[in-house]
Amino acid sequence: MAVPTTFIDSNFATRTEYEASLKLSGEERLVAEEKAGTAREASIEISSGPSPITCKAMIAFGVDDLREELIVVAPPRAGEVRVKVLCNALCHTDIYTLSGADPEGLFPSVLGHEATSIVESVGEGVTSVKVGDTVVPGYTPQCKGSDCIFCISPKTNLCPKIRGTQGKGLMPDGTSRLTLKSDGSTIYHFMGCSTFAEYAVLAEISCAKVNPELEPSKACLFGCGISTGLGAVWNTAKVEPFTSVAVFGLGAVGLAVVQAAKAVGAYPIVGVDTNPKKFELAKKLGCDFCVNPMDQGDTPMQQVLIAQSPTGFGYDYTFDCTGNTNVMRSALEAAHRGWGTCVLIGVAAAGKEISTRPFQFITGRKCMGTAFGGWKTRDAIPMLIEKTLRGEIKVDHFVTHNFSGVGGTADAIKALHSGDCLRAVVTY
Ligand code: NAD
Ligand code: DAO
Ligand code: ZN
Repeated sequence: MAVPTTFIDSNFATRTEYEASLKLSGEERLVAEEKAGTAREASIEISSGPSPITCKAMIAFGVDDLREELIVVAPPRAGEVRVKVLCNALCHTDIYTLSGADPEGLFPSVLGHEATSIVESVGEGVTSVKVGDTVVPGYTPQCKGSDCIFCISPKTNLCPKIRGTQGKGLMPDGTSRLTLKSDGSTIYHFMGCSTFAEYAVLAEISCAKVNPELEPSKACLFGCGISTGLGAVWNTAKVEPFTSVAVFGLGAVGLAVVQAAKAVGAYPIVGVDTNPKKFELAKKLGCDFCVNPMDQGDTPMQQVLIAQSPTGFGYDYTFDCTGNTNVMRSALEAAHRGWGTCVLIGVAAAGKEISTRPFQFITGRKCMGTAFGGWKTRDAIPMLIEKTLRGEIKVDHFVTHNFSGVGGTADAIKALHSGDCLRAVVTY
């Protein structure tokens, strides 16, 4: 059987067979792979490894300049994995980088980091995933090395193995796998993911292999916002039953915080948001009541919350899920006198600083931050997806908008700005 020059896959002999398989459930896909076996044997003699793939991508050429173009995605090198991206959910960090506010943001680049994908080919030495596996890319890698003091420590998920190159928009060997089809110019990677494209190249240590049974449009949520909110409560703060919780910002991250706090039996849980349209769902998911800072006149939110708290001394745990540094101050100062913990989740705009009086710490408040909810990517994402499949984590309500085709990313961005959107998922 003839094999197309741009597509050689070890499970399927033709692109058509492979693409048809992407629409199947995990079990159906295995049967299809089995059927394709004969053709595979026939193709092996003439394949010489993966070829470059030309595909559609949204390129961020500069500030707020996002355009659909064809790119060439080079084959994966040693320790790398090339994936076909099935869908991508928009996250504010992509928009923040596109807006130019991210001092580390690089142009031209392929943004996107909340995705579900299928392994298309693997580079030399890759053992933890194989062609056909479903993978959620992680922006925080987990090298699992016995010499990695971060990976062996239960205290953190911040593996620094590829931090240097990832921050420069490059793969671990210091080069890019992405070029613009029209002129061959180099395009930067983003957060080690770059999933605003039909294909992406990831470091093996950034690949969380997950159960393919969860719909791709739900699985992708675990690549960033939802995992972060859950982990902020369960890993970072370690909220206990019957403790009081205040959540500032009821977007996808804040609502995941509310769900996680409810699940551990926190009480009461107060939600704070300037957009009252967020309150109905927040109450359904676990908020006992909600407060709009716009309705409080000149009284600072921390004062309002402290006055309404069960003890009159503030909340045991507070979470900032807005990225606004004034809100971060309110969250810290609304934490309980003597023992309250404030967790900062929101990413502040470039150059912003937080301020408070040191007295707040002297009188027993603590302030922490969390990246990806403290989860170790390759261990945790598969586990969270299993919990979702068992019905222990509900995520359906997060997908408020759906679009199709890579070009649908532009509509997803508009939706994200509408105020009604939790997550807009673009299926490629
Ligand atoms: P979002 O924009 O959907 O939600 C933010 C919410 O905050 C909105 O409902 C908005 O109305 C509300 N808000 C804005 N200003 C407010 C104010 N002054 N007081 C009260 N509420 C206010 O965003 P999201 O996707 O939920 O993400 C939340 C934040 O978390 C972002 O800053 C994002 O970059 C960050 N984030 C951090 C991590 C991490 O690992 N630390 C991971 C993912 C997202
Ligand atoms: O390892 O030093 C490092 C950098 C870790 C980056 C963590 C980023 C956390 C915030 C991400 C925002 C949402 C995608
Ligand atoms: Zn590591």
